[in-house]
Amino acid sequence: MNQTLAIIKPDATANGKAGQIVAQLESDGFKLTAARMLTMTRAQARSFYEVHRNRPFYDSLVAFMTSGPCIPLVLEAPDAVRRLRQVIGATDPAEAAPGTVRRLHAESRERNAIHGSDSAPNARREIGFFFAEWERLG
Ligand code: 3AN
Repeated sequence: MNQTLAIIKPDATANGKAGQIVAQLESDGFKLTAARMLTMTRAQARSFYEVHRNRPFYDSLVAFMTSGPCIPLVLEAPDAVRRLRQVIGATDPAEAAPGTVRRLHAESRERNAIHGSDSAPNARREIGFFFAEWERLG
């Protein structure tokens, strides 16, 4: 799988970090192949995070993800899914390795600056969630 999905989350767009994060991803070797900026509706956020619907943080996560604009990105690189997970770092910024996007920019486990697909099947689903085929192939 040479494509994956990232989302620059509402905390990062509100804090003026979006440009720095895109620059870091590009300098880490990812090619930006599609991007948009949107504020998710509750229905969209609930659906995107469907796998977490029984977790205690689900409602709070949906509220956060709908709180402002986010920037879904399709990123291309060899071994894109695994490499993006390395570059973004652990869910909790306190546990994220130095230099990772979350260590540099995240505020908390919830407000953690960026999403990255965690497997090739999820990357396929998540790219399809935000981008139509004509946008990805163009
Ligand atoms: P990751 O984004 O590192 O793959 P997931 O998939 O376990 O983490 O969680 C999805 C999102 O849910 C995280 N990016 C974060 O915003 C939020 N989240 C995960 N764990 C917690 C938690 N313990 N408390 C609050 N929010 C959480």
